Amino acid sequence: MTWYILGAGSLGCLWATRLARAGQPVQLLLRDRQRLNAYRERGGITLSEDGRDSLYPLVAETVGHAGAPIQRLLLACKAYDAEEAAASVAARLLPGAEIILLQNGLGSQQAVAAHLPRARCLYASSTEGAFRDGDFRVVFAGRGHTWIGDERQGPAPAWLATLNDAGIPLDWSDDILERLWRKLGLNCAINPLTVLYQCRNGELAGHAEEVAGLCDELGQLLHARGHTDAARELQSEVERVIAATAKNYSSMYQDVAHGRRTEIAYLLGHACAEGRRLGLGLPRLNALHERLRGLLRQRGLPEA
Ligand code: NAD
Ligand code: KPL
Repeated sequence: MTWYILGAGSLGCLWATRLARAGQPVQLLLRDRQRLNAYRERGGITLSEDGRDSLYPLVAETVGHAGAPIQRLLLACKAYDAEEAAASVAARLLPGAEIILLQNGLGSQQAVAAHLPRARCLYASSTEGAFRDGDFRVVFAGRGHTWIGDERQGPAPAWLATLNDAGIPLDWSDDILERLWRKLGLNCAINPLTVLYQCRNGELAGHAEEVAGLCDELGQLLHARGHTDAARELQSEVERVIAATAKNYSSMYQDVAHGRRTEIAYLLGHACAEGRRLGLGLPRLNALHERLRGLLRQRGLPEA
């Protein structure tokens, strides 16, 4: 069964190369002919791992190409691109096709699933780290773990073991929404403040009261969503991550520093919208959202 990869960026390439070297058939779906030509000029994807570069000449085609029907797809683009990317491949999906949605935050997964009612959309949450240091070049920057689950329940797919065998450490989650909400809570308590204070994660220890206030409101939100354990544990988890990643710049900090669009709409934006829907006040989160949007506006970056 071929693994189709839509979104040949950091995580998409990290998955594609590991699957290919484990002998799994992999096919990249690129946006258009220009991207396909650029890919062919490079001769494949280069994975840089533990200081060593390896070239993987994977098969690639454009997403609009009338190719074989697709049963298994990894959608590895940013949350704000997910709906459009999924739509571009919808006509090729077999009924019952399985799609792994690798987006951070929440909201994009449900939007994609609503557009593809005949597919099985599985959501993923990953702590692996990768970045691009050139076109079709990816650096494996941080070992981590990935959880996959189905919001609509159903059994774990048999091919999960294949991913572990390919060196993609992964487990099935019976409550993937809880995992995604935990990660969203963490990202909302840390990432926006690192952008506003222009600091590394560790420097947030000097803004402990503000972090605690955000954790309190995020805890209310998690509790109202029924994730009581996550709500109770959030603040200590945030403090643990701030200490453990003290020297790092958050992903949102890095996006803003490089003039890239952020996934704010699927993180803080989603938290605030969900708070409104549930009738919660959440003044600190809403104020933080406004401050962050103001900063993005000043930098000429999208506010959502
Ligand atoms: P990325 O920007 O490196 O890669 C996304 C790729 O998708 C790009 O190559 C882009 O051109 C492509 N793309 C977008 N729309 C497309 C379309 N319509 N057709 C074809 N290709 C399209 O992003 P990433 O860092 O791999 O992140 C993907 C998701 O994973 C994000 O939600 C991110 O937050 C999450 N994530 C990333 C990491 C990481 O370390 N990179 C870790 C955890 C979670
Ligand atoms: O996930 C993160 C990110 O940078 O996006 C951390 C900093 C670990 C938590 O917000």
